[in-house]
Amino acid sequence: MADLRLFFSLDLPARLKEALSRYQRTLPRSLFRPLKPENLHITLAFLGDTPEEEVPHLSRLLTDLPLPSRLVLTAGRPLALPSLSRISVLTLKVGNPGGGLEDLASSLREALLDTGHSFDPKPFKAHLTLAYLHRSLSPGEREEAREIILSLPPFRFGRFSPESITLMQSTLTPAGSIFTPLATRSFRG
Ligand code: 2AM
Repeated sequence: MADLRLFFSLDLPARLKEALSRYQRTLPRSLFRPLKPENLHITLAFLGDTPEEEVPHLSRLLTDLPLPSRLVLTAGRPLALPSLSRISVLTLKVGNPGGGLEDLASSLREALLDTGHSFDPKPFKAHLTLAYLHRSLSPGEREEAREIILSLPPFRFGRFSPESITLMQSTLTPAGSIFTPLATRSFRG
C-alpha cells in the first residue's frame, strides 16, 4: 500500500473561514499564495508520509482522544514564519483564553508516540496559516512582502470554537494541496 501525507487538523467554523477569506483578499497575489478558504485550519500534529494501513489505527486513536468540553480560541495578530527576515508563510497568532489547546495537542502527540506513529517533532505553536510567499520572489519583492505583513491590521473576529478534529490527507498538486478528510471527531460528542 502507498504512503499518504497525513496531519491532524482542528477544523474551523464556516463564518470564520469566510472572514479569513475576506482578510486574505487584501494580500497582493503577486507576492502571496493564499490557502483556499476550505483548506484553512489549525494543525495539531503533522505526520507526513504514513503507510496507508496505519489509517484505521489513527482513526481509532482520534475516537479515543480525550477532548476538552469547550475550546475557545481567537485569531489576531499576523505573524511571519519562520521569521520576518526569512518569511515563507503568513499566519495569524492563535490565542486560547481559558486554555485547553496545548493539552489537546500534547494528548494527541503523546497518543501518537505511545502507539509508535511518527510526526514532525517541532513543538506545537498554535497558528493559523493564511498564505505562502511565492518561492521565486526577488529580494526586493521579499522586502515588499515583509512591509505588507508589518502594516497589516490585526484580524478581528472575536472568539470562536473549533467544530471538530480531522485526520486529513494532503495531496500535493501543481495547483495547490487537496485535503481529503479520512476521519473526523466532533467536539459536540
Ligand atoms: P501549517 O501551515 O498550519 O503549519 C499540511 O501540510 C499542513 O500541515 C500544512 O498546512 C501545515 O500547516 C502543516 N505542517 C506542519 N508541519 C509541517 C511540515 N513539517 N511539513 C509540511 N506541513 C506541515
